[in-house]
Amino acid sequence: MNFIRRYNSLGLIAFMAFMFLVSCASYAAETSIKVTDVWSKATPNGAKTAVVYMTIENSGATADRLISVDTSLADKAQVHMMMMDGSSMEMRDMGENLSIPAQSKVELSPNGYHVMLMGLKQALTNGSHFNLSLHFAKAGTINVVSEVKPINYSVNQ
Ligand SMILES: [Cu+2]
Repeated sequence: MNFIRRYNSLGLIAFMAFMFLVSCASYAAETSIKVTDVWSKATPNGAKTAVVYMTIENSGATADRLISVDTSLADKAQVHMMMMDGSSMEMRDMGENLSIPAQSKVELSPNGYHVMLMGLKQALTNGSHFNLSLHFAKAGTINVVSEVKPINYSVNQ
């Protein structure tokens, strides 16, 4: 029965296309990195630097690593860590080495890790938003939106 056979092969193609879509969808869902609470402080006019904070959560079974960050708002973005050097706070460039261990959460927050924007092209104004691309060793690129909070914002408020 030619008709039946043709129907079956169309069905098979549809089934394979469906499975392909399903596997793509589950591949995308496999990204175990979730980025939340992305925020910055507003900057004074003429400021050349700004900081971005966020929470990065890895629900996967293997560690990942934040290797770079970019935004059209600044010439350069680096992952920094605040450290005490004697009695003064210093910032160290983490390079491509901010590890996000399996089943854990890394907070980028004041006095710890942060993303430093350098060569800021425009002031960050309170209430505005801007895009940031985070590049992970395993999860690939994750695009996030940073919310700009008041210049005097404190997390303990
Ligand atoms: Cu910094």
